[in-house]
Amino acid sequence: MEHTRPMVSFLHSADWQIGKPYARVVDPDKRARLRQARLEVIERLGPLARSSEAAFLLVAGDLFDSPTPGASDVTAVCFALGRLGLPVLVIPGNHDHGAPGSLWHSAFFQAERQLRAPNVQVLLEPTPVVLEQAVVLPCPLLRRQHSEDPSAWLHHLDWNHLPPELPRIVLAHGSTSSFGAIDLEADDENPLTANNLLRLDESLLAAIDFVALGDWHGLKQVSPKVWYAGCPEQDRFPRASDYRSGQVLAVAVERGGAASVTVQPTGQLGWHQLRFRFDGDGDLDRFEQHLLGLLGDRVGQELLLLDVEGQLSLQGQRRYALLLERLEAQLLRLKRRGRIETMPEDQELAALTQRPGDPLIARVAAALQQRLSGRPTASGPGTAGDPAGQVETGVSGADRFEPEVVGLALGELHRLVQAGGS
Ligand SMILES: [Mn+2]
Repeated sequence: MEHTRPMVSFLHSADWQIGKPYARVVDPDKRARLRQARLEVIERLGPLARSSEAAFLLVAGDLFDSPTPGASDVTAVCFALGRLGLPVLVIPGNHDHGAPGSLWHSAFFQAERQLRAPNVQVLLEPTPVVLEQAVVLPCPLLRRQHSEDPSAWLHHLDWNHLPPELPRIVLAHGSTSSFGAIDLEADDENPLTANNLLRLDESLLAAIDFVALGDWHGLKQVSPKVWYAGCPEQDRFPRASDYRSGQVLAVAVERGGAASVTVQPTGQLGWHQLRFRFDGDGDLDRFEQHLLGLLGDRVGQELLLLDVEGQLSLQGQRRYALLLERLEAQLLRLKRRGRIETMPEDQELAALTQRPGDPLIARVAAALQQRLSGRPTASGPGTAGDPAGQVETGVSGADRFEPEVVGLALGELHRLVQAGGS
């Protein structure tokens, strides 16, 4: 017997983490910009919902960064959601779990939701929600960590009591047995936590049409009908080359049919990673070209994890330092790893050490260079009256001199001598 089953389209998103502090970003204006970008992306979901004819929007947990977000964040979210003009169904995740005392139960949230976002429904109970076009099966997190499977109730559900023609959509937050989202998710702001492990076995998957997951901040298709949407605005440096964040999913499903998923980009911020090796000053031009290709001329929208190694001359280090200063100003965040060794060129050293008229500078420069090249200085003859030797004892031993500091000192000396015109 032929059935015409209704098809429903909807948007799937998750992990907005509104209020995320970005504590590692030092500049308060840049921190505020990063937080604001996460609010602004909500506005861009409206046109997407209309163009994909979405009947509703699902937010699969961690809409807020904490179970007790600030009042202005709550109001801003309700305002933005209210303007979307379609029903929004939300479950709490581990960050914004639905325990008593969390925002979801607060009079403030309830008043703001009622006034500004009556289209928003927060699903705090694991029970089917029958909409006109679909059945949503929510697996809300009511504590930060669930030791039992938040989707366990689905294993006891009597499917015969659900409308037979409506697609069934599970809305959940956590790891699946085939994909440990939280393990991959840990970073300096989000240490490892125990899994909220969802057991989505074949018999369960056979009874449902789509699983809209949150918790993994990248895009991830676990199986044809099990997806992580990822964040609509990327919030961390990618750890793998195939990491994709900054999108929502436009999904179309019917009962018993295959889900059709379209990835819709929504992010504005660029999170980049660049590894670069300097084999000498000649690589600085190449480095600038790389940066231009990566960042373009955009200001205040990009973040960069820069991982460097290799060596530069004194002059090269100065040019590199200026580049870093400009990058810091251009970027929302410059996170640096690695170190570039100072390798003075022969004529740079000569200009510093061969100075009959400047014996002090010459001797300090010679001592610094000896340290930089790793040669011992304390035991050599004629060091007793060495001014650099006195500097050394004033600190606490030659081995305490970091090569980086020695390189900086030599670079500074070079800069002073050059500025003096000699
Ligand atoms: Mn989470």
